[in-house]
Amino acid sequence: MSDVISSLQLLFDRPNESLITPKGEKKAVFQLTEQFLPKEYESNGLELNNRFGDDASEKIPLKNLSRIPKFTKARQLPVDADFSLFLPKHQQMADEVIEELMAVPTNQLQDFLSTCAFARVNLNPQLFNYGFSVALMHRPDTKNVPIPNFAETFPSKFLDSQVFSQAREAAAVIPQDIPRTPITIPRDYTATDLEEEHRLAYFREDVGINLHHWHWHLVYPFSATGPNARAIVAKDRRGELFFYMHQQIIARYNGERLNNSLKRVKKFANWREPIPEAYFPKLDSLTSSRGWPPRQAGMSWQDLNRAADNLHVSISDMERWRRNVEEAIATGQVRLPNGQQQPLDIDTLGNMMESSPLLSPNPELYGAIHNNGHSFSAYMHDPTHRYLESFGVIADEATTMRDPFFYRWHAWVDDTFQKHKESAYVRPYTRSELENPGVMVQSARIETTGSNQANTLNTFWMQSDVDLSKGLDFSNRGPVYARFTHLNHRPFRYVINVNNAGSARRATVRVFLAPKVDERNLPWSLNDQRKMFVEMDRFVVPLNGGANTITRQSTESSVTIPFEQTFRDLSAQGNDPRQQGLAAFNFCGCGWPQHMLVPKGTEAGAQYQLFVMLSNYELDQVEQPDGRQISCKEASSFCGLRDRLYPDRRPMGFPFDRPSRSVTNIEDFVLPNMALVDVTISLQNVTERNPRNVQQ
Ligand code: CUO
Repeated sequence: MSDVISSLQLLFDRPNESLITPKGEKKAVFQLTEQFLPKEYESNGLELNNRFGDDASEKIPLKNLSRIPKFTKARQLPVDADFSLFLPKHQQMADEVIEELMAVPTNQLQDFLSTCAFARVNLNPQLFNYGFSVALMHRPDTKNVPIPNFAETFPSKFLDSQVFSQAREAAAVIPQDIPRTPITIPRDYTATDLEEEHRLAYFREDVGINLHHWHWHLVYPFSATGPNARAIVAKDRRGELFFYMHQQIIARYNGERLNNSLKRVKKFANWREPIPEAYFPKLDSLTSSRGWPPRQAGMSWQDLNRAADNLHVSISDMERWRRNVEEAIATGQVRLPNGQQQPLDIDTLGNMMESSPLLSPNPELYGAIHNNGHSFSAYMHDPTHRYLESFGVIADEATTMRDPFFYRWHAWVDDTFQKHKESAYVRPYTRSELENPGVMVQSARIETTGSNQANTLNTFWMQSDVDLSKGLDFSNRGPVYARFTHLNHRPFRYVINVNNAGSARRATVRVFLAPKVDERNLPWSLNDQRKMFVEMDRFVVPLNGGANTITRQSTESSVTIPFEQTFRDLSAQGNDPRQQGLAAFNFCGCGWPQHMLVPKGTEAGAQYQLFVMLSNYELDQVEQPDGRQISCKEASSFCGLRDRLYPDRRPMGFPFDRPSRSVTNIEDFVLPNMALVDVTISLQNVTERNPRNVQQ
């Protein structure tokens, strides 16, 4: 069994290389038969495979398939094309792959391995990687197979294209036993300070942030077919989580903009207006051997007529769907295909906006506004395929957050969700929902390691290494590191003193952070500031009667995944006792990167407000269907829990997900079970090496 598991993992290795060649550091060779030969190797594939097999330390037998998947749709994607889930045609291909891989009977792992090998040989590598990952995560017999770090298998989606020729040279010239010097990626490689949007490059182009976004969409597919479709798509509150996770991205991004003297992002509301934001990604696709198309300033959405993608959608279609969604929000009712109506809620709205063909209550009427918005934005340079150009970075979940326009589009999407939250059909919280009788927060503070100033957070720059070798096709083996610079912060902890006038009980601690003033340096109205609050942590604590002191480390945050999970090659952790937990990357890899938990702040010190609330656990508690323990530290705030219900009964974003009609500023919002504390975020403008880098 464990052999099959490690063989499955090898199917991720060197995704653009044929399966004929050895895989993994130990150079294992899959023993191909004629059934498994790719077309271009039909004449000599077996001979080549045998020759590699002669030197192999390990040979992996494959079973001839009695039922050969046809992959009628999936085979239509050329092996050297880029793949986008936002394109319905590509999504249908992925559905087909997932359905085939899920159809192999459970616990027939050798059959599953052979079917996956067949799929890998015959399909586009990016399509295979996605379908294979989703199938691994959702099959009961493979759900703990670690999915390797996507930045290591497809590094070209995350790093400056210049790094790859240098990496190939290093791999060719320097033997494996001599350490290869890490290749440093400059901090500013996509633009200069002449472009003010470039001030946010450290956020948009962060490897961990982009990995999180890719992983979130891997965990929450919006489409699937076949008998397992609902199990894959209809996860607990997934439409609401689509809203909330992206809302938090916009809140975090807006906060970063203020730290960089830019105003909040302008939502893209007039879809016929030119777009001033340009983006030149400087990424190459190792699949297509082409650069990702850039976007000039001043371009506009165009009707899309791309026969090759089977994509025919007009701006008028988008406007019609939008009117229908706006009508649903205004009336609080969704119209169903059978003419009946049902009340609109945030979960339904998320699924109909994204949209999920399986979960949208009426795909015909409400369309697929969000997904198509990505496609419109990605094809402005070639809306009719006249130039045979592929899509821009905004249509790939692993690269979309690099583009400044992503945030303008999602600001519009979020604004639409907020219109629902501000409508007459979502009632404001009552005092009894907000308070926690008998629980009084007496003080809350932040203590930062190495600082004796309370309520100060310190950020700084760090250089970390990522190993490119798993994705560096057709090169000699051995690690080749790219060294890039990212934001980080000094570890800190919250210390909260609470008095409980009642008997022992539990409470949910909710921690949020927002800038104290707006772009004009004026205090916020609560209805604006509520959209700026970023969730920092959420956890349940036991309270004794009387005085309690709660301490919680920044590294324990329910929003984030540990640094190691973002960056380290999980297969390299050997006998690390945490391996068990960390290896469950499939779900646990989803989460905001720990190094981006704290906003950058400013060198002079940016003023923030920390909001802490101990909510009434009676109203928070979720009864899980079974008492199974969580196998790893899961970032449940943004990613939920695998096979379980979302662990908080309140609406996501509570208590800031909706406006208050009675109070206008955050100071007046605070009840005895809450605290509001002024915090300063100071950027220490130094760059330090990550002590975990293999080479210093
Ligand atoms: Cu995550 Cu638009 O959904 O990017």
